[in-house]
Amino acid sequence: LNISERLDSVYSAHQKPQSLQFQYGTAGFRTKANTLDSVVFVVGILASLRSKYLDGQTIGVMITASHNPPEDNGVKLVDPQGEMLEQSWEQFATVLANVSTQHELVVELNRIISQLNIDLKVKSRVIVARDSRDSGPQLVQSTIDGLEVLDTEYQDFKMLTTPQLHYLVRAINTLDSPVSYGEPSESGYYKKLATAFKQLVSTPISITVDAANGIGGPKLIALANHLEGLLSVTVVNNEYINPNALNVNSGADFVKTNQKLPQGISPKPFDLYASFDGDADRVVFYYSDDDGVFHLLDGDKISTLLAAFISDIVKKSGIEAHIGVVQTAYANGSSTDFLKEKLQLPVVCTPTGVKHLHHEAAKFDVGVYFEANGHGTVLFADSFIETLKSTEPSTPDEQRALEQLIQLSNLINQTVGDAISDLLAVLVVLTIKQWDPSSWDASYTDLPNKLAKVIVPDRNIFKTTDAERRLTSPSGLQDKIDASVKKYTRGRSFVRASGTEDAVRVYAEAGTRTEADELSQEVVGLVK
Ligand code: NG1
Ligand code: ZN
Repeated sequence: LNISERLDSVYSAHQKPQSLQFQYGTAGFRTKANTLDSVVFVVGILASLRSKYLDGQTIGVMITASHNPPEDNGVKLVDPQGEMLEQSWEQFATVLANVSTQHELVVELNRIISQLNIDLKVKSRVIVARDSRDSGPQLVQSTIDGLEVLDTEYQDFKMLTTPQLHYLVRAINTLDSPVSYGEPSESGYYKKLATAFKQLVSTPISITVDAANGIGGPKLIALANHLEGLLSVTVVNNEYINPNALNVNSGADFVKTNQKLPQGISPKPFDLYASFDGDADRVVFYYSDDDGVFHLLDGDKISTLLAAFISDIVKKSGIEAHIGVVQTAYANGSSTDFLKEKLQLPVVCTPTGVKHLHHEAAKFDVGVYFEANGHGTVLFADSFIETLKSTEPSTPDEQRALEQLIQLSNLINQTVGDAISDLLAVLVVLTIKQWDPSSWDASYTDLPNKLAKVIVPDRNIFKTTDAERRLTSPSGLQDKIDASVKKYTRGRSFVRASGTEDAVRVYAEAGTRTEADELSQEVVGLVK
């Protein structure tokens, strides 16, 4: 296989524009869709190498820019068990994305191949999917051009939610194995979730979901079709066939950031609503009270709900388990206090980006992780599931608790945060507890907070430590932030460079709304 010759016919069509620089960040590559062609092409080649390196296991490529505007797009790689690409490979992606001649590309590819001792004769396998953006099909085609350079066997699943692609990667790689993850098809995904849901609840449930005009809408409806009579969903903002509407005035990110209702929802007091983001890996919930006041139930609320419920049934099951919760600095301070003090659970804080949370959560028997923005899941360790299955219950209550834990582990996507799966999990818990949204909300009260975005000349000078809670550079800035924070009751604020946008984020929380806004303004002023 002569890579250089292989590239001769295709490279010129996928050459990098000279002026652009790319970086594999928190969520892979993400930028304006019309600048991404060369990037997805080399990602196709890199995915092939990754598959060969891992003895021909299937690798996933997802084309999506999640909650970002319609004109953006992005690409990320999914590893064999459905996790995010191993961190040590991100640098290869960045290097390849920035070469600007065919010769350089060959040199860099050969460097990777010899450094990792990759056998090019191993058959490589990759699956590809995309969200509903209109730039998607062309970018998939360019990815495929990259896959063909190394004769990779591929399957294009067209439009899927991001978590569905993660599911498929794991299902394909565990096919016929004792730890089979499920049927490796889209319908296998629905069957797995629907089967678990039916084992957990029997009373009919209905909910209205804002799908951000993204791919989550039709996929949620497909899921609900497997649960007729049990789950009835009304989807608003379901114009996924109109890519210009994607994430506009709708979706989980809009609701969380603006702390208000999306377009298209006129809430009935104390009814529960949910918003997905554009690729349906995030979900947030909310309700309105009888005064019409909006109440957000974000990732922290989901995390505490699930953690409390699971630790409760673990106790009922009569077995021991090490349960922990993983958060980022964006978690509301009240949620952290609630987890530590009321639930007495260990809480770990990691840098932003689910890959960090995921790895920490995997260290527990049951690891609950959510970003405040609603991206997260619950990981059940294989050894813990084994214990659940092999334990002989001594009472009907114990038996029920064991059964519930097993079904929850099937219901909750083990590969990555999944809006559809998390929605079902929350509905199960609320139904079993017979809670309305205000009972859920009552567990703790969020500290008023504000997330601001500041455009700066160079965001790379903002360097952090302590899971991004403190700045080490620019020098002196952290001291000024500390001095501001001190002035406010229960004040907390931190600054970090975004990994997905060319901006710096400023988070602030404090005892009252006015204080939170003031603190935010002060720190924004310091950063500018
Ligand atoms: P950045 O842009 O690095 O803050 C954002 C989210 C992350 C994560 C990624 C990937 C916030 C504050 N940040 O990252 O949590 O979800 O996008 O989508 O919500
Ligand atoms: Zn997303």
